[in-house]
Amino acid sequence: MTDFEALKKAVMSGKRNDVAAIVQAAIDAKENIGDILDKGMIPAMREIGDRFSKNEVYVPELLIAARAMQAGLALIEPLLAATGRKSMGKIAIGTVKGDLHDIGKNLVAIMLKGAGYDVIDLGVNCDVEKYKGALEQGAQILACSALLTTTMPYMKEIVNAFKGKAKIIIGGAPVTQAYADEIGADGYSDDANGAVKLVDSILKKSA
Ligand code: B1M
Repeated sequence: MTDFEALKKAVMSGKRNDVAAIVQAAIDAKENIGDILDKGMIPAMREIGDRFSKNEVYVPELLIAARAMQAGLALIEPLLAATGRKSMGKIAIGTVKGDLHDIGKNLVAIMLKGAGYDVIDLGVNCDVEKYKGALEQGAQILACSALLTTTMPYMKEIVNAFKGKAKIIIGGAPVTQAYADEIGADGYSDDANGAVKLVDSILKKSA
């Protein structure tokens, strides 16, 4: 039985070896992958974010927590990755220009891969040119993540550049359905599972 509270604490205190050990033990014990994320790792990042807002922790603590989170995600990703399955479609995902937050984007990418999609991960700080390259590689959907209110507006530039050439979907903590409607994006999701469902429904409609 996995101690999710211990996992949460290990992520929050940036103990990446402990995170890796707990996640590996959970995997070995055939724990549900969604539970590892939803009961341990994601709440940890939420809580440290709240503490950051209250000036109880600072950027270095956020950074080491993020690294610890990535250590756990690296173990989960291969399990979710589709092996030998027929691709369901090609999706490009990136964090938009000016924004370096990639944990949520990575989670969405992992879930999409797990659902059988080919994912082109464009990384962080993605401008229109990077998305253009993905389009040339056959991406049917361009997914954009933003965590800062200051970088969110760049999503509109991506919509303007690619409307009619690919479907554009958006997400990230400050993003809302209303914002997606306002900038003319083709879809919005507030979490990684929702992003998979959104992609499923968009590609089903255009099939
Ligand atoms: Co920063 N940061 N950060 N940060 N950081 C936030 C976002 C902030 C809300 C913290 C706060 O003040 N409470 C705040 C933004 C305020 C605002 O814009 N209004 C903030 C700030 C201010 C900053 C800096 C400016 C701080 C500074 O330097 N003074 C700086 C900016 C750097 C830059 O990007 N240019 C900065 C830096 C950093 C770190 C580098 C230290 C680190 C990032 C490390 C990394 O990502 N590799 C960091 C972190 C860790 C956070 C918080 C604490 C956690 C973000 C996170 O990983 N959440 C965050 C506070 C918070 O969100 N509570 C904060 C966990 C992740 C699983 O959730 O990313 O929301 P999220 O993803 C979810 C959904 O949103 C959705 O699915 C995911 C899974 O369910 N989703 C999508 C995400 N993308 C999607 C795309 C889709 C669909 C769904 O496509 C269709």
